[in-house]
This record gives sequence, C-alpha cells and structure tokens, in this order.
Amino acid sequence: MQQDQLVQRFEAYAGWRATLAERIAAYRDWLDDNELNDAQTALRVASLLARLNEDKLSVAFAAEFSRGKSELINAIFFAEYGQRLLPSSAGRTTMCPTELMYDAGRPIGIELLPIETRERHASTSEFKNYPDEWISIAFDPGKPDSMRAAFRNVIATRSASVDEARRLGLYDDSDPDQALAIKEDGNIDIPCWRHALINFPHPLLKQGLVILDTPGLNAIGAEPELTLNLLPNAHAVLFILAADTGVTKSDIEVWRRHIGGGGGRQKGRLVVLNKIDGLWDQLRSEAEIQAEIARQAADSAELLGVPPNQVFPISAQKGLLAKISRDPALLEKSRLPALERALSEELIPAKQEIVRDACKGELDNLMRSAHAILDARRKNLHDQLLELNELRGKNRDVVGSMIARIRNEKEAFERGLKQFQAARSVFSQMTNELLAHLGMDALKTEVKATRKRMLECMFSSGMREAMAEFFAGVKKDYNESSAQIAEISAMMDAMYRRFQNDHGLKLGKPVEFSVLRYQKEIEKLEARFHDHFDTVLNLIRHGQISLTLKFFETIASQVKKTYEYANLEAEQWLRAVMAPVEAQVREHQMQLRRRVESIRRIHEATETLEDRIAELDQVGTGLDAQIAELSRHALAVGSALRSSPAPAASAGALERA
Ligand SMILES: Nc1nc2c(ncn2[C@@H]2O[C@H](COP(=O)(O)OP(=O)(O)OP(=O)(O)O)[C@@H](O)[C@H]2O)c(=O)[nH]1
Ligand SMILES: [Mg+2]
Repeated sequence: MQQDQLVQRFEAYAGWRATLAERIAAYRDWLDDNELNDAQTALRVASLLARLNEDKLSVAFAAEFSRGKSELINAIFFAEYGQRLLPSSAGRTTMCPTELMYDAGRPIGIELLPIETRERHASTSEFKNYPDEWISIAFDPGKPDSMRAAFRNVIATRSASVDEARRLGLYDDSDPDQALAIKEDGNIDIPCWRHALINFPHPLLKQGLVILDTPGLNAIGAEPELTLNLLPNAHAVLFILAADTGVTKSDIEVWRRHIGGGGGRQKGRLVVLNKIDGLWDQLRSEAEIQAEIARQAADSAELLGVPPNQVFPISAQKGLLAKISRDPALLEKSRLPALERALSEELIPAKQEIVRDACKGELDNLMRSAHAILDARRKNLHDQLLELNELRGKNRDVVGSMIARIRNEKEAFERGLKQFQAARSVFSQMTNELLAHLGMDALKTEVKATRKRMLECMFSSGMREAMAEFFAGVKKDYNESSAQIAEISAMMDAMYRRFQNDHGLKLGKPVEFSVLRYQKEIEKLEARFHDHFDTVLNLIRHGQISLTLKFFETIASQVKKTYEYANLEAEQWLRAVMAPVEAQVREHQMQLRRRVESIRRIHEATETLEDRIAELDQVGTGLDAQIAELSRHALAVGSALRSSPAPAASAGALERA
C-alpha cells in the first residue's frame, strides 16, 4: 500500500493522540496503584480518554456537479484500492450527501436514508439516531469490487411524479431547467436516497477522518443538513472548480452561499482548480502551459475573492491514474501532492490545537488535585513529627494535654464539616437549577411550540418571528445558566477560602467554567439561519412548508447538540469544582484521626515514641517518592501534549508514491 504525505501526516497526528492517551492511561494506573484514584477522578480521566478516542476530523468536498469532487476523493484517499471506488462520471453522478468514516461499533457497509424521509419533520442528524430508518448494504472491505458495487448506490435515482418531487422539495416550478427535466411520461428522476453513510476500516478513516462527498450543490432544496451543519462544521472544505468550464455563475453562487460566505481568508477553506490536464496541449511549450494554468488560477482567485496561493490547480483524474499505475512523473504533473500537503497543513495543526486546548485544562486540574492531596499528606506528616519530637523527654501529662489539643482541632474541623454538608446541599440545589436551564425537556417543548407556530403562520414575517422567538428562548436559557454558574462559582470560592483559612487545606482557586462557547455557537446558528432565509422564503413561495420546517428542524437539532454538550461540560465542571474539597476534607479527617490515635498509643505506652517517629520518617520517604513520581507523570503528559506530530519521513514521499 503506498504511503503518501497525507497518510503520513495523519498517522503522525494519530500517533500524537495515541501517545497522549497512553501517558494519561499510565497516570491513571499510577493513581490506582497509589490509591489516589477516587470515583470522581476515575470518571474524569475516562471521559478525557473517550474524548481523545472519538476525536474526528472532517473534510468536505463541495462544488457544482461534475467538477470532479468524487474523482478527487478517489485520488486523494482511495487510490490504493487500485480502482475508482466512488462513482465518478460525466453529468450529475453523486445524488446524495455521502459520509465516509469508520465507527468500530457499526457494521461495515453502506447505510442509506430513503429520500421519502424528506417529508418528515426531522433532520438527517436526528435520523442518525434511528438505525431502523436506514437501509443497510454490507460489503467486503478486502474486495474493492464488492465496495465499488455497494458505493454505486449513491448514484441511484428513480422516477417520480412532478407532484411527488414537489412535495419532497425536489422540484421548483420557477426553474426552467427543471421543466426540461420532465420526461415524456410526465415524470422526473429523483434521488433514491437522502443521505449515505459508508463505514469501513480504511487506515485514515480508522484514525478519525470523516470524508464528506456532496452532490452538485446548486439544486433547489439542497439538504439543509449540508448548508447548516455539515459544511459549516467541517474542519476543511475543498471547493472545486474545473478548468474546462472556468468559473461559472453557479460556481460563484455555490461558493458564496455554502463556503466562502464569511468573506476574507477562512481557515480550512481551499479552492481547487481541477482538470488542468485539459490544458496539457502538446502543441504548446511547457512554459506556455504553466503560464496558462497560473493565469486561470489567478482569475479564479480573483473571482472568488481569495488570495491566489489559496487556489490549487490539479488534475484529479491524472493524479488517481498516476497513483494506481505508480507513475511519479505523472503524479508530480497532476500537482496532487501540493494540494495534499496544503490540506494536511491546514487540517492537522488546527485540529491538534483544539484537542490540546480541550485536554489541557482538565489534565492540569486533575494533576493539581493529586498534588494537593500529596502535599497535604506531607504537611500533616511534618506537623505530626513536630508534635512527636516535642514529646521527647516530656511526661505523660503533657501527652494528655496534647491529645486534648488535637481533639479540639478535630472538633473544630467537624463543625466546619457540618457547614460543608450544608453548603453541599445548597450546591446540589444550585446544580439542579443550572441543569434545568439547560434541560432537554424544556428545549423539546420549545421546539414543538415553534414548529406549531410555523405551521400556523404560513407567511414569511410570521416565520421570522417564530424563529426569532425560538432563538430568544434559547439565549435566555443560556443567560440564566451563565448567571447560575457565576453564583455557584462565588459560593465555591467562598467555601474554598473558608477551608483554606480555617483548616489550612490547600485548595487554590476553583476551576472556572462558562457557557460562552455555546452562546457563540447559538449566535452563529442564528446568523446562518438569517443567511439562508432567502432560500426559506423561496420555499415558502412554492408552498413547500414541509421543507421550511426541515430547515428549522436542522437548526433545532444543532441547538439541541449545544445543550447536550453544555450539559455534559457543566456536569464535568460541577464534579471538578467539588471533587478537590471532598477529597481534601476526607484526607484531613483521616489525618486528624491518625494523629489522635498515634499520640493515644504513646500515651498508653503501647508504642514507644522513637518507634513511631522512625515509622513516620519512613512514610515521609515514601511520600516524597510519590510526589516525585507524580511530577514525572505531569511532565510526561505535559510534553506529550505540547509536542507536535512529526511525520516519520516526508522527503521521500513523492518519489515513493
Ligand atoms: N479530464 C479530467 N476529467 C476529470 C478530472 N476529474 C474528474 N474528471 C471527470 O469529470 C467528470 C465528473 O467527475 P465527478 O467526480 O463525477 O464529479 P463530481 O463533482 O463528483 O460530480 P457530481 O457527483 O455530479 O456532483 C467525470 O467524468 C470525471 O472522469 C480531471 O482531473 N481531468
Ligand atoms: Mg460526485
């Protein structure tokens, strides 16, 4: 199997992730061995590891039809199968959005969502939760022919009456091209499937890559899932133009509406000028050909309003051929490697940054708590030794009064504990309130009410109002959560301080948390909805109320996702903020008990002072070793986190391919 640059970079990234996961796991095992792993910590480490494991990176290919999206995917990712895996041919080919991925928990094969589901009030995302709605077709990932046959489903079409097509939002009366598509029998061809999921253990897919192939995007009623979710959320989007057609009006429309909308240089958005082999005119000199390619690339950049170095002229077809026939000269000429390099440079560091940021805070917290516990033990031991050293040469009365002193201390702490219990019950009350603001049931009710209002008012102004109110409700939930979080933080801050001042616990500052990220996401969704409102208006004009609702469903399911994540994160934070106090309180309680116990034993002369001091010295040596080991783990995890994935050897990659 040939190894190209992209694969190498990806493997390096996956390697980075694996090393990090390994070191976190080693740390967890060490915590276990040293009895430092409580239930909360275990849960937090497990969710951290799960997050690393599930880490996905998505690359979408978008363009007008027949620009070579599917061919480019074949060339970049699937050349090693020795054939054209995804169907690619002249005219409209790919008929439904197609995601290629690997999820070990699902059967290998292709799953297809019937087009008829477009009439129902649910987004594709939501249908993903109901496997029974999908048709599954298995294939053998070891047999390219079997895969190819299964992949052909994405081009399947069937005949439908104009009425049915209209109902499904696949026919627009105002589009003259569509009238031309009506066949002699009065019917029209429509896609059989609304969405395809292809699941198989390709090396890159196994490492978390998700590839999204899309049908030509300028069709009316393009799946809102693409517009509102899959494309804006992809880590990289390749927009493809073809040298033989140049930049057409509909190319520009697709670009503006679906990809380049935000204007300026957008991260992870690459423009590809495909089919440059059409310019390889044998009657022209190489220099003339290169100049022509450069000119077309520059023109395209100008028309789309992107910097010229963001446009990559390539030949997907020749690139695929070169890889299959192992022809390095042709591969170089196809310029595919330059695009692959840019793609990996765009994609991987950005993704790594996200993962790094997500893990760093949590890891720091975990390590800090462990450190705090060990430090507390160390300090306690030190105090105990001081106490015992004081006892040297003293009589039993002194010992008795010392016991009384520690008992007092213990009682004071127990009074503090009562306050802690009370504060904890306030905390859980506040927690419930916070989680209620982010409640899924409340959101579901809100979605239902909005849907009803939208159905009732068939006019655009009413729709806009219903949506505005929906967003206002969601924003209110988040604002209230935010206020609640501030309250919880203030309370925890006071609690931390009290335990620090009154009982000498080392707690530092409580971990911080905000829902700002989700508030921003909601703002983005709202903006996206407004951006696409003209499409919605168009749908309303054509009486396509069900499709208008589908737009809403897609937004609603995105909002729901933010609630889910916010809930998850809030729960994690609540644990993280409470866990250190609980752990240290437990620890402190145990230490006080031990101190009383050890002095009592000396008092009753069941143990000699010197034996006890020697024993504690030994405990101290053990503790020092533990603290050193903890620092070693922190260092190992920290350096894994900071390091950059380095591809094994990139220099020879082109020659080898
Ligand atoms: N000459 C040439 N033809 C290409 C190249 N890339 C793709 N094609 C051809 O262009 C046609 C369309 O390619 P597809 O991969 O099906 O295009 P697509 O963008 O996926 O099209 P839809 O699936 O319909 O949206 C096919 O006949 C390909 O063989 C290329 O680099 N050079
Ligand atoms: Mg295609």
